[in-house]
Amino acid sequence: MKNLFIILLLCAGMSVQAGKPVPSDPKATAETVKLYQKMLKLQTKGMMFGHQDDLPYGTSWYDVEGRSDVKEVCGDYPAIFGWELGHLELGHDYSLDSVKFSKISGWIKQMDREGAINTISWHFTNPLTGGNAWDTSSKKTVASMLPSGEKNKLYNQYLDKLATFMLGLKTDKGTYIPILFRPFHEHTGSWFWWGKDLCTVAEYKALWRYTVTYLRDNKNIHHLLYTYSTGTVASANEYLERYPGDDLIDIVAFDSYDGAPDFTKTLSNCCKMISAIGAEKGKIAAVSEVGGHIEKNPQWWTTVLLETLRPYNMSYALVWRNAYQSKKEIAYAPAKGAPSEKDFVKFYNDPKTLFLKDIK
Ligand code: BMA
Repeated sequence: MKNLFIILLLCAGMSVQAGKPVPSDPKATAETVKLYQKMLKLQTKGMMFGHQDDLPYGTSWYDVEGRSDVKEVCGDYPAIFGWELGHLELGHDYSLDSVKFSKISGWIKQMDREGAINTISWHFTNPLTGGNAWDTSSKKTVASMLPSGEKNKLYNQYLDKLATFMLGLKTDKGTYIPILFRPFHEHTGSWFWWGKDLCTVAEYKALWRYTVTYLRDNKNIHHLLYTYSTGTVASANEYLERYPGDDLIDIVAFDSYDGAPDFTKTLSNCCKMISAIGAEKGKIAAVSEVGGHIEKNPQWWTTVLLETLRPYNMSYALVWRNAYQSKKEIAYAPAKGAPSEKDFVKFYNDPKTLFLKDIK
């Protein structure tokens, strides 16, 4: 009976070892396998809270040892820490969000020691035009990066820099720190050069396969859990149209920001679809980016985010950054003295939400 169950799981595209689901990388390190299984288990118990660039800055402070807007409001750190590697490919010392890469490595190591989980996004330079991630002036970028494309060599150089960074993420014991890696995100929209209208389905999938194969097989990197992260979608077909394959992906996720009046409906639909896809594939499901009008609607944390996500088994929901000195962008996480502070404490105290102390 057990064997039959395992065969069924394998047929569903799920990798299994000793009766337990394992990451897509057959050579995933022991710590990576452990994290994968821990996250799958945890997502049935609660939803982790994540924050992008939680430690480097808040809207009015920059690089203050131990400081975190989230901790100042609720007394605990997020369970998931989001980091951004844009400009690493150019050999710069600082990310496009003005965070020093050496500090990012340090924070990843520190928070891993504390028991937190780290996820990395990469808004990287358009290899064909030299413009930024939002440069959608050419529909040939993705094709140019693939083998036989004119920018394949340059892309390999970008990946070499990424690999050096990833291979530098080690614990004091010398083991690699598992990372949720989330490239080519929000590709169901067309605001990044890897977006829907900028490359074909086949090119997008080929880019994923090329990238994972390069990192995994050429660079011997086996501590990454790969996250497929769309924008808001209307159907499972739309979600899966550019899905590169069960042998490449570990986490099925989506990004969605509060904007349209029917946001809760949209968010709920996406969670329903994507948690079902995750369950069917035996993969982790997550809300890889979310954010709302917490200034205008200070009860957003509980009335919108929590109540909409409560029925679903999503592993985590990560809110975007509290950009330093930014007037145009809204701060996506709470901060001491901000209108949504009290509601965030309620959100924190709800048994559904998991913060650092809950996952240690
Ligand atoms: C976007 C914005 C940008 C930032 C980018 C990468 O959503 O926050 O300001 O540079 O993410 O982190």
